[in-house]
Amino acid sequence: MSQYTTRVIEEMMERNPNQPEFHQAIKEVVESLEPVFEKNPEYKEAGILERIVEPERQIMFRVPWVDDEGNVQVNRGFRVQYNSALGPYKGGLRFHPSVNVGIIKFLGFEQIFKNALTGRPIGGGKGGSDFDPKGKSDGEIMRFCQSFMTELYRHIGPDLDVPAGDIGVGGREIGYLFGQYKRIVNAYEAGVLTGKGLNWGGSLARTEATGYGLVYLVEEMLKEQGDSIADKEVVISGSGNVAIYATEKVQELGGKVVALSDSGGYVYDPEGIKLDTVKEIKEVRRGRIKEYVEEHPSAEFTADSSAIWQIDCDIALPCATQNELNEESAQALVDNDVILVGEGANMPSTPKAIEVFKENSILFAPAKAANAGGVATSAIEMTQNSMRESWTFERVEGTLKGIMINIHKISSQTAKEYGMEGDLAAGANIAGFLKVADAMVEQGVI
Ligand code: NDP
Ligand code: 2IT
Repeated sequence: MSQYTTRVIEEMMERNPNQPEFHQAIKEVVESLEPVFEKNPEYKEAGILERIVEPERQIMFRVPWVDDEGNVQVNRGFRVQYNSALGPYKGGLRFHPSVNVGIIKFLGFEQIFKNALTGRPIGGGKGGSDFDPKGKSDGEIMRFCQSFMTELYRHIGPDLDVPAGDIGVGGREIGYLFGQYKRIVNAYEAGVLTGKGLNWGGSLARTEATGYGLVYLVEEMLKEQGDSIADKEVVISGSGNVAIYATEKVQELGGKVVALSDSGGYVYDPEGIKLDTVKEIKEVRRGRIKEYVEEHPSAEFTADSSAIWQIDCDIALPCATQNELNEESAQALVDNDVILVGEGANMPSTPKAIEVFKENSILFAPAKAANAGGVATSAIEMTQNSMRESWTFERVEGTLKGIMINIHKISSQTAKEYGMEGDLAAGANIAGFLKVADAMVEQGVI
């Protein structure tokens, strides 16, 4: 590491104490940018790195609401508007008890480069709350969303900041959030949120986009090796939006998904996961993955979600949460001859796990490239909203596929150009950074 990048990282850590996930995300990106600063001294002169690690704006607010028993509850709301060099801030909202400002900043920082890779005009942001949707009634979810939006509305807009879903925020929550926004601003600004319902401004294929996009990118990497997903055994963590639609696309391409999980544990079905059952449990009943075994005696449940990586497989797709795959899990995958790891979640592999994959030449699709299909399709939803049009499923999916193929291409070309052939993580970081950095240079010191 050069003195320059070391100093920027040290200052960032000192200025943001007790935010380990944020530090991890910044270090991972900055370390891979070293050759960029050697080759392009103008970025250093323009203070790009010092500026890019500091969010443009951070908003924190109180979210009071009344539960079904009549008790007043108070949660904390966040929106970090990280970088607007390429377009309005864009990124999801996460509702999970683990949410704090450091988590939202790590996600917002990653979002800047991911969004740049999509080639669409979107800046980076992220938000959410430490609200726990688990076990809450529909009425409680609605009142919480309304209260959250009653504060957030003043900070967002179709040309300013466009939130969407993430963990704990899906179609239902986006509906309640949009309803409240519309009521307060007294205008139908469809482009203020993405992931909307299909008959009121939502885009076909947005629900499927992150999982499908992940699998398109994985298929592209395998194609380069003269291989494909067909007949591969695949382990996928999580059983939410990303995991479900990654499973659907793997199955469509002839692969066999043998395990899915949630925070309570994993199910292993050697005959292949029956996705209809999972959709019924997760999307309709909002139940737990262990309920799967009640209907499929071929499957077994293990009450330890991190042990999912001990299962013998060809492809591993972590699609649950940050740091869910550690060094030991990475070693277990390698010992079982895994050939590819694709990150559907944001920062699911720890830095040590990534080292293990690198040392063993495992094909590795980093989150910023691999899960960019969701936000790319959100940008396509924004386009449709601006045009007051609704595209067909085939048109959206075709556009998404093209974007994923392009992300693979620019990430691998950039890695090669900077002397790190095959390192898609470095390639994606550098390619995303260059787009944002050039825009920041041209827009002056702001
Ligand atoms: P969902 O809320 O739909 O599903 C999340 C899944 O991950 C659930 O099965 C959940 O289990 C599990 N999970 C969450 N936290 C933990 C934890 N601490 N330990 C174990 N399991 C956990 O979210 P998404 O599918 O939308 O998001 C999954 C990941 O993908 C996240 O990292 C998100 O940032 C990322 N992502 C999402 C995109 C999108 O478009 N939705 C786009 C790009 C990335 P449980 O129900 O038990 O909590
Ligand atoms: O992490 C992500 O890219 C998302 N949660 C999707 C963001 C979006 O604006 O669609």
